[in-house]
Amino acid sequence: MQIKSAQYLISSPSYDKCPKPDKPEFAFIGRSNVGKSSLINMLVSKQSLAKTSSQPGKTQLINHFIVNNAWYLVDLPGYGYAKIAQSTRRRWEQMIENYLRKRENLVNVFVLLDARHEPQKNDLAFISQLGQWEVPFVLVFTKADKEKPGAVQRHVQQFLDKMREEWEFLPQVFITSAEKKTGREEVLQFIQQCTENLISGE
Ligand SMILES: Nc1nc2c(ncn2[C@@H]2O[C@H](COP(=O)(O)OP(=O)(O)O)[C@@H](O)[C@H]2O)c(=O)[nH]1
Ligand SMILES: [Mg+2]
Repeated sequence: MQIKSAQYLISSPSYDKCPKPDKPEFAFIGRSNVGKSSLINMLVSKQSLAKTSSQPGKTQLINHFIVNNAWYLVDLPGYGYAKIAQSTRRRWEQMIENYLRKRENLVNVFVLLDARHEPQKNDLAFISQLGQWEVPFVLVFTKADKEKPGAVQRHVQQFLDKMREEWEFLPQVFITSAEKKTGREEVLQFIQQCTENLISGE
């Protein structure tokens, strides 16, 4: 798919302040620092569209970008940042739950996982929640350039093995590197397929 245009639109404190739900929407979520903003920039080939920062836990807003005037990409605040206050964490949980369950144009959630790590409890717990809420999602392993391919494959398998304990069907998996642009075509192809299915009413 060709990216003809990509712009930052707005940052919202809650789902009901988000742009009118008139276009298909794809959200990116994962632990702070997993590479959400970098992945969005890589997908649309704009270096600084979504802010990337090595300071985790800073953004607490729902950030909307519009691509090709046709669909929204959403950079969600990260989870699993240990140093935030309990009250901030609860506010985050409520905001995210509302957004994920009530945003009517949300087509798919990309759950980002660091390809360098073995399965992490809070990632698995978050995915269980998505399942309970019946939110469609796929897995995106990030920073593949920082790890040997064999180790990346092992971490993917370990994660899917963990999921198999609870899930009958396993989600689609993408392996990416924002640095090397790995997985870009595959993810864009998936987004395109999702929007075409919507049009044909599947
Ligand atoms: N080597 C490498 N570094 C990455 C990649 N993706 C993100 N990073 C780095 O990881 C840090 C966090 O990335 P960011 O996109 O801000 O993560 P976010 O908090 O999930 O939005 C930054 O220093 C990025 O440069 C990648 O694919 N490869
Ligand atoms: Mg970010």
